[in-house]
Amino acid sequence: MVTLKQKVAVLGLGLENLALTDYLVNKGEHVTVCDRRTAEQLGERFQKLAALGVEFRLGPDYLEGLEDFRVLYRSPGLPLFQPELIQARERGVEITSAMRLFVTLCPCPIIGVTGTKGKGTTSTLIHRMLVPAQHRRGARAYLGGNIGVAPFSFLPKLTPADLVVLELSSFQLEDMEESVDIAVVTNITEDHLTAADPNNPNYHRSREDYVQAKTNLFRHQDGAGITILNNDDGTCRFLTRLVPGELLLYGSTPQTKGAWYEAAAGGEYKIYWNLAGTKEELIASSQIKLRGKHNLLNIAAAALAAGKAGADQETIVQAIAGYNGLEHRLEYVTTIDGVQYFDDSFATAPEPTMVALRAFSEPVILIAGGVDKGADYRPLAEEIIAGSVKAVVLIGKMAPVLREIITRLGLEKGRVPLLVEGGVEMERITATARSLAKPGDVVLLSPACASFDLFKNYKERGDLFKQAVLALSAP
Ligand code: UMA
Repeated sequence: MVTLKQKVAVLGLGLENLALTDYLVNKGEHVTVCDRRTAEQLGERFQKLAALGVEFRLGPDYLEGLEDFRVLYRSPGLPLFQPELIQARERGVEITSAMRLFVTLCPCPIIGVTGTKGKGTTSTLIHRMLVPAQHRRGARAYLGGNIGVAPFSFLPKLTPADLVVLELSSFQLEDMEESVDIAVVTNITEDHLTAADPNNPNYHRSREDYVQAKTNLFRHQDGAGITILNNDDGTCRFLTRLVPGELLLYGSTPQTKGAWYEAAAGGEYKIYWNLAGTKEELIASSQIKLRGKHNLLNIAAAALAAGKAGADQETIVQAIAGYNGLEHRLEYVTTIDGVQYFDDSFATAPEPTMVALRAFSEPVILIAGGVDKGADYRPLAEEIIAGSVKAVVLIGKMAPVLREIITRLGLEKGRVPLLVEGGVEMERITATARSLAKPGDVVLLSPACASFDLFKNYKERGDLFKQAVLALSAP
């Protein structure tokens, strides 16, 4: 007979906790799943785990009586400051997470990547650099975390010779007390400061909490740890003083120890690094398919991390040259009648849209709008007016707000781009953008807002855009 206090609970049966529950059940733990969803909503997951003897507390009262458990494994979407969790902690219940347990149990080095933007691209690139390098050594490289793969799904396969690359969100880091071996922070701007996402009610109550969460990636390292920070980012520069181990920097200017890009002849850029002590050219922008200077920075960060993890320069260069970018992140879709189409649906805040706009010198027809996540849209309006945007197709709840900000600022500066209502259907939105474009222009979906008013999520928004674009070229 198992007493309640021997039991553990997983809070939220998402990707992370589903893989964790399998692991815990195999270890002989008595697991209870607590989730706000019903058995019916959990579907197959419920059936599978119930057959294994897992118990459930589901529906609106799923967080009642948490003091019955010894340990709680919290999903990243569930706020740490939820009153029931605070109360359970006060009563002596340990609160941890699948990611924290993974970092403790992982038998091989971990390269962790976080940052407001660029963490997906950077961690994917590091992984692509390490796969062939590890293969030659008879070992493997794994990629998991916020990118959409629960690391418990590959934990049983890991050996000490392997390498794990983790993309980590602030919610996966906020209560971490152990850091990764090689840490990369791409940048820290504003995101997740309001509960804007109905599927992910978690948010940070202040910018300080958000920054603090990110620093957990490296703060608990010992002297053997390596931290790679973006020297172009003000917050990252501030964090350099907190780095306990070796510090490498990257940016748009030469670094004492690290990597950087420099302008070269013919509008090209070259990425350099000095990991071996002297300045060496890594790759030129003509060999790179990713657009934008921010991607040169992501590449520099990835090269440093992979280089430190043992990949050689040739393998790193090949991985960069062969990479087209992640879906929905400034992804090139196609060219129709001389107009290039890019899908940057992942831009759910103004900052990434500003970064995307800077990647183009061509005239841009920007599709923007949706639901506000508590951001300041004035800097985006400034970028739109100062840059090469010739028209904005406005969509969603933020359409009137954006129109107002852009118009007001544009009148001050003496240039108001064409502002057009896009409607609610992606086909119409795309057709409107096309009607405004001339050969040589770029149509860019980079909404600067969340998507929930018109679409399920950023993915559906991007997929529908790509479909609509490809349909434009259909006979
Ligand atoms: N749930 C509750 N109560 C809550 C919140 C959630 O019961 O208050 C339940 C839901 O009903 C659902 C489950 O918890 O059954 C969902 O869990 P989750 O979304 O918190 O976690 P996972 O499915 O394990 O996904 C998480 C990351 N999700 C979040 O951080 C919110 C995934 O990142 C990640 O891919 C996955 O782990 C693997 O590591 C997604 C994400 O949206 C892509 N990340 C945010 C972002 O990138 O902006 C941070």
